[in-house]
Amino acid sequence: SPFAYAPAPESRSVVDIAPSYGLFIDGEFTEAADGKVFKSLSPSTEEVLSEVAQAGEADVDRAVKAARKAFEKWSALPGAERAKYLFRIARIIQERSRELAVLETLDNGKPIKETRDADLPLVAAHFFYYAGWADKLDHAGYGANPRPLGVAGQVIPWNFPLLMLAWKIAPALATGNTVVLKPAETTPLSALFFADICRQAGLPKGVVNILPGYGDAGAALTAHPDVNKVAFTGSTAVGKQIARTVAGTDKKLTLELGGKGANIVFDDAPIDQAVEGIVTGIFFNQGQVCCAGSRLLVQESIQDELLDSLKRRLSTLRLGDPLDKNTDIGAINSAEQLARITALAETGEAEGAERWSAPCELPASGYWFAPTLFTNVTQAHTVARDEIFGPVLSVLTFRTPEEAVAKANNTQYGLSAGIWTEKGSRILAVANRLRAGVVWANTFNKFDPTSPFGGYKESGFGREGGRHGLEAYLDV
Ligand code: TXE
Repeated sequence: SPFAYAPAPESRSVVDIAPSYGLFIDGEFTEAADGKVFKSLSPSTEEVLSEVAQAGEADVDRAVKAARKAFEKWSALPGAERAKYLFRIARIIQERSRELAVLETLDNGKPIKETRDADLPLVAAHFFYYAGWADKLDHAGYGANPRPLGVAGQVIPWNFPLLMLAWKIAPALATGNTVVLKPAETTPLSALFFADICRQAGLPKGVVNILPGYGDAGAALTAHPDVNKVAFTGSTAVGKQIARTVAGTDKKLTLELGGKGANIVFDDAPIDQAVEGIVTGIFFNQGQVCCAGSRLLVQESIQDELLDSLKRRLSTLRLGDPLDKNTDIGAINSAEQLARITALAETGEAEGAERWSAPCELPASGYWFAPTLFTNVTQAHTVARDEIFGPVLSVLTFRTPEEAVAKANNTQYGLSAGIWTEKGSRILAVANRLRAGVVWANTFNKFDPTSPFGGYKESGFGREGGRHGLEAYLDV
């Protein structure tokens, strides 16, 4: 097209990544007790971004002690004082959002369009929102005398590194708890930049501690006897393991685990709008989203028309350099995740589902997977049951609303669902029967810090976001 142009990629130079980083304990960056380090890669190029200290059991203990000590003073501050720090953090995040968006895109592989327009604004919004709660918890504002729990041990995944950190840290600090947080091993960098923001904001030492590392550090943190509250987002398998660890202790626990969300499209839905919602539902962040709409349930009479439009739309998605502002589909976060997605897609084919992939060229280095659809899918197929956590959509059909509800609920998970119809009465009737923590109507993957988020069944328990998100960090 004569109007086509190629704007310069978002500049890497806005972020200054140091060749090495320490753990953040008691307000200082420090080496791991055993001197171990690991590398953080850029999944779109496989380039090493930085070398990061790797926390072990001794570091977990040191960080928990620092958080315990800080708790005495932090929890005794008036809410209005804690709010000041949280507002300050929120404003610094806004000021540094371009830098953080580029950093997150480099470390995670997701398109800059998403980190710039979704992740970072939501991160700041969460800190602003919970800053606003801090002084409402004092005296009669909240009801009966809410008390913080103590030290929160938080373990987060790699799909929204900074946003998951915000979901965990903002309500914990607002309510007067202190934190030890372990970011995922493939995406430690934005959490370390956040540690720097805590220093910039003058947050008292030990209130936030950041421990980059692997699952063993996460296990040590969740098992530590002086941790009062455990919050985990990640795989269902690890979530169950943590639940076993915590069982028989006095720790409080919230788990936010996997999903297999149904996106239900009725025959009266505006097709173009539904297609955009389906694309957002499963291809946002390359489908590495716990609440992704990974199962499309389409009413049989419009299946052909909808799938034709969907394939046309998928053929226009631009896959490639995540720093390019035009990129729609970035890299898969790690070689391990790519292998998982590839294996599940192969199982789909082997079991007889029909595979279609968008025609696009995959870059020679880095971890990539083309947007993919499976049709002729039955409820017994693995691709209809297992969380793929990649850009893979399984298409099933239904004839009646009853059948749609039954199929949507036929999963071990219960995190999200979407409904597309012009009929308001149908939205309410269907939504009320879906066993999912979040139900979107005529939209998908919309988030807001005022809304509680969380799952039913094996998607976990407890809520994050909104007033309900405070309850996970309070004794009343
Ligand atoms: O998850 P893990 P992985 C799902 C998704 C994905 C699969 C595997 O289906 O394909 O999980 O991803 C830490 N004790 N989700 O292997 O291992 C780990 O270091 C304490 C859905 O990356 O659960 C990391 O910080 N912590 C999900 C975090 O747990 C442990 C997001 C998540 O890693 C630990 C991610 C242990 N024993 C994956 N072992 C969602 N709900 O959004 C590992 N960790």
